[in-house]
Amino acid sequence: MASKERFESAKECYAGIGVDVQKAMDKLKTVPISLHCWQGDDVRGFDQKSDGPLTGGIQTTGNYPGRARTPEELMADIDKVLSLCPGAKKLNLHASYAIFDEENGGWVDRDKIEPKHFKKWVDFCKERNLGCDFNPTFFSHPKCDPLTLSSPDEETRKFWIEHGKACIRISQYLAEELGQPCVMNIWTGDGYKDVPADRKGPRERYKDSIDQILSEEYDFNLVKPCIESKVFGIGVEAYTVGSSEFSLSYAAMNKDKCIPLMDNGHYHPTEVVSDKIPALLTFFPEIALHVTRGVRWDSDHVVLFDDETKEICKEIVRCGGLDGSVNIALDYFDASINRISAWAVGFRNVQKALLLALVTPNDDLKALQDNSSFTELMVKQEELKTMPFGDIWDEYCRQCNVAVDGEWFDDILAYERDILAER
Ligand code: RNT
Ligand code: ZN
Repeated sequence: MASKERFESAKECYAGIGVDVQKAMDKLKTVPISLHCWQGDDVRGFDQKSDGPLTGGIQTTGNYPGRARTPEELMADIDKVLSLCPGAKKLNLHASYAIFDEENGGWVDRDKIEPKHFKKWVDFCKERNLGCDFNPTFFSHPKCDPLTLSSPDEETRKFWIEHGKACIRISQYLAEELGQPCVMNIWTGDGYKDVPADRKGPRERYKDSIDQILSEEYDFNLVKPCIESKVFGIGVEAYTVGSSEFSLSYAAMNKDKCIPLMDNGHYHPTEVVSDKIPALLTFFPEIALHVTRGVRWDSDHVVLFDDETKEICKEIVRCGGLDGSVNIALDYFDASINRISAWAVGFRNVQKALLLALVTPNDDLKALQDNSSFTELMVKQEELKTMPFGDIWDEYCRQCNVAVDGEWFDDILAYERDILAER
């Protein structure tokens, strides 16, 4: 059967359970997902002279050929990914991706970065009609002692506070230039490998540091500072300063200044972010997410079309998160496979899971729950799993002018042969 006919038949199936698939696709086309620049170069960035180690408790593994080494290479790779992914996108930058050149005065340290160091990224986004999110980079730098915003060394802490303030100014610039809000995420890998002697001191200093960063002037409608929590990282197994309770409490006590961010790799393995989304939205008008895949730990594997990704997307949709209350960003980095493919697979899977959630008869299911019709609810939920969703997804890709499943991998191979292999 031709693809168009398959779609028409699938559309009828969904109409039979009260779902308007065109409405679902049109909705999804309007919701930007933030594409993380750091999948392209294994989170290295451009601001450190030597190829220093990735620190802060995060890790990329693998040395697949073709890593982007320059802004030009990274931009070309991002373009390739954008061409393979349906739906609306935003770019997500880290401060370490500042572009220094003769025109803007050359290299400066992180406490001195300015909007001009991101001008090329602004041009890149403008040409592609993208908004841009931003992240201060509190890792992979000689001034991590190993702590940053929670350091007991006042000079170190000051350096990182200045970095955070500079990032607020850059975020305001990005939002103003691009006419879309900029989500600015504060995450530090601050913590200790072994049993600490003082758990409260670092948290008090971290709190004070964030207070100081957020005292920098910004328009909260344009700049959305986030506080990302974490459970532990490699090398910081015993204690994380920015734990869940710390970060969530900070956001709750400062709702007029920032929002909480949950990364689904940052919890104990049996905890699920899908369940935390409605919990937080009961109290916060807006939250942010890092969608990733942890395997046994915060390993940042490529996002799959797996149960928890589907469940996260269901909760986003059911809670009205696509109307602006949930800021969705990706956060994974795999250096063991073709990086462009990794990037695109994860992005496409989040789109796929959101579309699946949008073609679910959520109101009917909710009514069954509210009527205590749990037997029927189970039957309906199970039967939904074998609906002809693949035909809707293919049509969505066609409407977005990107390749359907089964037709984009050759493009990856060609890019690898012609571009990546030459690096
Ligand atoms: C690390 C956090 C953080 C980083 C990025 C690069 O565990 O998830 O969000 O992955 O800032
Ligand atoms: Zn994250």
